[in-house]
Amino acid sequence: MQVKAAVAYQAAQPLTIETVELAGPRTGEVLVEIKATGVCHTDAYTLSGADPEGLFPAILGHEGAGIVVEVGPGVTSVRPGDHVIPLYTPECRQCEYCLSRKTNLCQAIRTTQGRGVMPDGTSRFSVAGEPVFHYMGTSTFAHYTVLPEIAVAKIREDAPFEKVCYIGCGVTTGIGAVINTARVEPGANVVVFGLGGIGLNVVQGARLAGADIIVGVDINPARRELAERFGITHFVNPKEVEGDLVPYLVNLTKGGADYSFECIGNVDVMRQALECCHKGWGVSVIIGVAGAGQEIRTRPFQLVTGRVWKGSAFGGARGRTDVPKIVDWYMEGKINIDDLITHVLPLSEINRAFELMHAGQSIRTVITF
Ligand code: NAD
Ligand code: DAO
Ligand code: ZN
Repeated sequence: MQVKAAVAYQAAQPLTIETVELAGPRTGEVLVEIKATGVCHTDAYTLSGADPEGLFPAILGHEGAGIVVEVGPGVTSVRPGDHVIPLYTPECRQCEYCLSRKTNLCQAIRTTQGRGVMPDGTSRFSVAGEPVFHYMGTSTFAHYTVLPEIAVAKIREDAPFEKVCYIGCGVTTGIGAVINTARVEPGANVVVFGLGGIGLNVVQGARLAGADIIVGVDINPARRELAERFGITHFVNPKEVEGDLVPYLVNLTKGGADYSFECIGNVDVMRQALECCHKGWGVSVIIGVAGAGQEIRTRPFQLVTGRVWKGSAFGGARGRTDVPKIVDWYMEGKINIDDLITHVLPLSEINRAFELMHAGQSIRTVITF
């Protein structure tokens, strides 16, 4: 079928809006009509050329929501008409990783997903007979996309696509890092570095978990007001701190953070996030994705004296199990998504979404089809 899509032909170039060819779902696959998709920093990272796994030409996008239109042979868990959120971290419930219960990093389709193709090694997208790569197994910057059955979470039908698409990445990543990865407890002191589309969800996760002090750190002063609405008790602009930021934060948190979260992708900030943690027990969670080849550093004595460095992908969430629950939380008013969606644009204006992000003017832009 012919579908409208935004194609990334080259790194650091605007996306091209055009009609591409999409082949139907094969065994174990589903065809989904994408109704809405968020534009995340990670799409920009891949488009910039800094992503070592980045392939071109590709159809980017990993934060969508839509409706199943057709299923391939052998599909049993969803059927046409089901509302779904695509999962860049699938959940097969059968691989060694899924069965371990120790990680959400299902490996069932990892190799082919990283190569930009479906599990049978081929792409469903093409332009003029030439294949176009899938991205993160989701490619939500297309009006229709094909996904493995294990990479869709079935959600309730009354949830608005243009809001719950954000649960496909940012919301789940931020809230999940607090609940699943750090396991923040009531009364904890938390420091969140970067108050963008991920960090603000960490803030609302920390508030949900009952954190006491929630410090938000951002170089953009415009982030303060929204972050306060989402639950920060203190805002710190590193540019306005005299002297070293780490002792300043240790003092503010009365001895150090119980938990800190890096939501930027800056390796120097990752070090600050670890070192502002409380001696003996502070846990620092890296969420931000750093540029290819970059490395983190600290003095090993930071770890010897009890600080713990962790990472979190998709908030440690098992998508098919956890995403429908997070949709319920939104529908029950437990979490706020609406105030984070600062812009809604048609697919034809998707390049504007990247401009708004780079200018620090948007938290999330949602593209509707
Ligand atoms: P964003 O651009 O919306 O937010 C980043 C924020 O960091 C901005 O508010 C910016 O002003 C602030 N910032 C930049 N440099 C800073 C500094 N030196 N000190 C303090 N604040 C600074 O980005 P986002 O969408 O929130 O994504 C954040 C990171 O999370 C990205 O690296 C993204 O790739 C990554 N990410 C990770 C996962 C995961 O599963 N681990 C999922 C999605 C996104
Ligand atoms: O190696 O098993 C694996 C999965 C790696 C992908 C993890 C994705 C999380 C970080 C990228 C940000 C996604 C928006
Ligand atoms: Zn698995």
